[in-house]
Amino acid sequence: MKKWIPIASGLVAGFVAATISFADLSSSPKTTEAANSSTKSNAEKVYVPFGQKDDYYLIDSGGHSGQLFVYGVPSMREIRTIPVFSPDSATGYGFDSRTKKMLGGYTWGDLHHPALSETNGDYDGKFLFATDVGNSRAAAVDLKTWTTRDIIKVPNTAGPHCAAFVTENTEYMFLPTRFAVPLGQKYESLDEYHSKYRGVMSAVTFDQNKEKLNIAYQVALPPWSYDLSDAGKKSSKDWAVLTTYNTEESTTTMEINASQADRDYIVLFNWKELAKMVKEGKYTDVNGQKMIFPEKQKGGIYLIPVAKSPHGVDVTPDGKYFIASGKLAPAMTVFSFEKAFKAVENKDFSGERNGIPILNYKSVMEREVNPENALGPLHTQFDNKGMAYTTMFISSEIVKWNPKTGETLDRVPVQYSPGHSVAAEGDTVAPDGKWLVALNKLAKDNFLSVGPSHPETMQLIDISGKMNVVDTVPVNPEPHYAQMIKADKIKSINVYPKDTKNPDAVYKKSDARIVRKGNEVHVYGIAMRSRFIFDAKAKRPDVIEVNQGDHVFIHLTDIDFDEDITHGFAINDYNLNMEVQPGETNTLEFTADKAGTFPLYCTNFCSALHQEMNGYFLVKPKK
Ligand code: RUQ
Ligand code: CUA
Repeated sequence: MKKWIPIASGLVAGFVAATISFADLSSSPKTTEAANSSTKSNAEKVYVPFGQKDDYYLIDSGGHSGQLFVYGVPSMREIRTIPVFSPDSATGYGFDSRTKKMLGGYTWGDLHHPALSETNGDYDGKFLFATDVGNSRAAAVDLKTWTTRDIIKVPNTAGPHCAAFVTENTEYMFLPTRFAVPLGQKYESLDEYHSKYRGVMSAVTFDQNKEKLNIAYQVALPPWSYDLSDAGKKSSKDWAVLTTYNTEESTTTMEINASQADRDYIVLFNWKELAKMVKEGKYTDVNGQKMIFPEKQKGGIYLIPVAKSPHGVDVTPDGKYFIASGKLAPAMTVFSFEKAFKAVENKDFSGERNGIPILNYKSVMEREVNPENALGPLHTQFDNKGMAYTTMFISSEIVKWNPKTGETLDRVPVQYSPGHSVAAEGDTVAPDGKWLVALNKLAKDNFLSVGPSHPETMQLIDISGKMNVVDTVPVNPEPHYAQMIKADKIKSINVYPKDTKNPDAVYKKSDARIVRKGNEVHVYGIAMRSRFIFDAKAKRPDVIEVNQGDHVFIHLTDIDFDEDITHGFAINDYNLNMEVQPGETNTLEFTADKAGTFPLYCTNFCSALHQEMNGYFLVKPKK
């Protein structure tokens, strides 16, 4: 294949102004593993016959769509969108009372790195977490129902890009931020940047029974940008690492000013020690949050110099090393946790910044790896043999290499400009090997043109032998990162179980009723194939009549306890819409401010008589 990759100067401005041909690169890789001897064609590898299911779920970040996209691997069929940070017309997400309250009035989000819950460093298939860089929120998704169960707004912070990652038993997820702001985001002149601004990291816990996120404590890190992160594993399980950039503390034209210093830092911290500090009261209350200030409360946090403006940092599955990728310095740096622990113990410091000790680079660094002509390393994933796969944004390829020797083993071009890649069971202590998916930022000429802007792409790569791209699919914005988990680890439910304790639920047709309390109207209704019953005793059970100005609650239960028989509920011209999945009860709350006659109907095609599933919402005008 001869594909010329133009390097868009705006992407890494002025840094590399050249073009690279993969025809030139094809002679350079040294492959130690035998080429894949399989005779299966690529099409056969991704073909999952009708009636059979995929081996893996791929849960992909929807970036500034605010949502998550669910795919099957190896077929790369898109199965579902899970609304998280943005309202969703298709499911009524953000319209019904529970999800509307959860969204808190925000109508968009920027979902970056999804993280699956873990038990003993292995994906347990229970929950998935994600953060919103746009409006500083974090969310938890239940994988039994594939719905977002909780969202918290994270105070004192702006843009938790450097997240989410969870510790080995999901004790915490940490949310460091991309943007530094004054604590509480109050106004401060940018001339006071060094003293008044901070990059705050939040330690968030999740109560799995109550399905509630909670901020345990925060750390007021220096006013730098925190980019990516990973939790330690096994012997390093109490620790975590973050990358930083703009340690220059520039406040304008970052493209140039944040790339001045030769080195930025990895932040290495011991979360058990930080939790202990909080327990001992070593924190300051900041807007109701327990805030650790590292310059006052010493210990638990260290800096490690790293090649300038690093992007990703990834912990090896054995928990022994962490690998930083320098997006501007074309090298991956392998650091040893063991050496770092020794340097901490021996106070082997080369100085400090903002009161945080800097570990001696030479004492902690294991090796610098610089594959020939590989440019723009961003993120690293691993296979079942501990081999590393690093995405090269600028040279548009995936490079396979051995973290223990630094040797380049294989490389494959991707189309184009990969950000992250995701390996099967990739963040666990035991990745699967077999599949890697490149999450590419640009499609360019891959598909039929849809105008000047194109979708992003995902490419499925067989990594069981010599790397082989077997499929390319378009994907909606923006595949920042994804998680790939064995399908049989997730136990989805087929119908919601009856919740007899829910006062809003109605399971018997004869119990459907409309109750008025002053100007509050509560409808306890039923949706079933193929009608609504709002008031069992009324002349027209499928009609709701209220007075203009009434505050209306429509509680609706889907009593079809039958997989996939979901009903919708929409009121024409009231801009209202929700869904009830099989067995589910949901509530729509609104004020009937518009007088008139408004048809209501089911939005989900639920039976042959779905078109008959409608009624009227009558609003009597005020006298
Ligand atoms: S970052 S392309 Cu938003 Cu994950 Cu590296
Ligand atoms: Cu219920 Cu259509």
